[in-house]
Amino acid sequence: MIGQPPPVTLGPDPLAPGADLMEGATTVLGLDAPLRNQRLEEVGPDLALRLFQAMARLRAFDERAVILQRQGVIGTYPTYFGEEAIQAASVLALTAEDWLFPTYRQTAVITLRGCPPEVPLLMWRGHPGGWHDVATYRVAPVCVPVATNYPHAVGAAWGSRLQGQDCVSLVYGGDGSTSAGEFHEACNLAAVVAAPVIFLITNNQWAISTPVRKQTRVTRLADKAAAYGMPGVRVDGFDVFACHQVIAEAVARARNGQGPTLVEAVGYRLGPHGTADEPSLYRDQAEARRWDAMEPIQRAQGALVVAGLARPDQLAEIRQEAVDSLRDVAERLLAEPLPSLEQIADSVHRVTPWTLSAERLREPGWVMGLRTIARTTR
Ligand SMILES: Cc1ncc(C[n+]2csc(CCOP(=O)(O)OP(=O)(O)O)c2C)c(N)n1
Ligand SMILES: [Mg+2]
Repeated sequence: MIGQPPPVTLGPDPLAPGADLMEGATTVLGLDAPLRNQRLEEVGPDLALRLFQAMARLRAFDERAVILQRQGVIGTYPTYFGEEAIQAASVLALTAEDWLFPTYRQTAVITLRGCPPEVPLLMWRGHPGGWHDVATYRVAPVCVPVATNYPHAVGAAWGSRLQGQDCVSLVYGGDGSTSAGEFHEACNLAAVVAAPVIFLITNNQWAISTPVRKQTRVTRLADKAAAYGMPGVRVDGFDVFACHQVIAEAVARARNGQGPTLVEAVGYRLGPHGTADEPSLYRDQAEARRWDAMEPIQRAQGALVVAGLARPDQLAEIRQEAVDSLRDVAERLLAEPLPSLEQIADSVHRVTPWTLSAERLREPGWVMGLRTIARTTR
């Protein structure tokens, strides 16, 4: 006999007072940073400073992009303030041969692969100059449709293995994207074929205005991995050293033929969803401010100094260099000639659709209608 179904309730609230948001997450810095931590010293000054520099460059880009949006130089822009640790660690845990599959929130990771910052900024300007060369940087085109980049990454990873190439794919996604069908399909296929892919989920607790507890009954997103038969690990997403360690382990597994890993980088979206969003309309901003102390650059900075891996002036210089490198970026963007309407359309389609050709020829609507009938009844 089938019993009564359980009443529908929301999953536990990871943000409730007393709840442990970071439960089971790997951390190097500890949650009461700055800590003198043996494992941080093991990271060594070289990698530690490279991670710090990468975060500083990402932060400078993000802050500049918000200014450019306010000045009307670029259109809407999704800031990633507070997610620099995850992004910097992911790029540095890979080699230049490995593939990245970004969403709208990781458009600057390509600059850590040597791409000039104007390129992603031109993309946000809606300018065809923003389409980067995918093969050069091994960074796939940015996917704005949520979760659509997961199957791309799995296909690329599986394909590279079939071709005997030694490269892995890393795909980014948010907490909300783990409720989409593509996520399920991609995880399942990746595990079945042991594709060398890392699913790097940034759990910033929000999908625009939807909190995680209204999105899924699973409080720890890493637990979803078990359903596909792959390892799922949680990491403190505000801790660049922990993120690097955990992602590097996942990369090593993928390279050794041990298949995919789901990494859940736990954090909190410190800023708005994007420049067009006003979070005070749907969330308690006092809650958000409770996470400010975890902001990854300040946190790493304090810990590096305490651990004796860097001097404060050295870190200040790294940050200043990052800011200075973007100082004249607005002029460079504005110097790009505005594209014609044709160029904009042609950068979208490889083969121009007939409807667009008709529009360009300014054909009357009835001619277009006849063409449609002829095409569909052929
Ligand atoms: C297929 C699809 N549906 C809806 C949207 C609108 N949308 C843009 S971002 C977003 C929330 C995504 O949240 P999450 O996956 O947590 O990523 P985050 O924005 O927090 O990085 C939604 C619903 C979209 N871009 N694509
Ligand atoms: Mg999110």
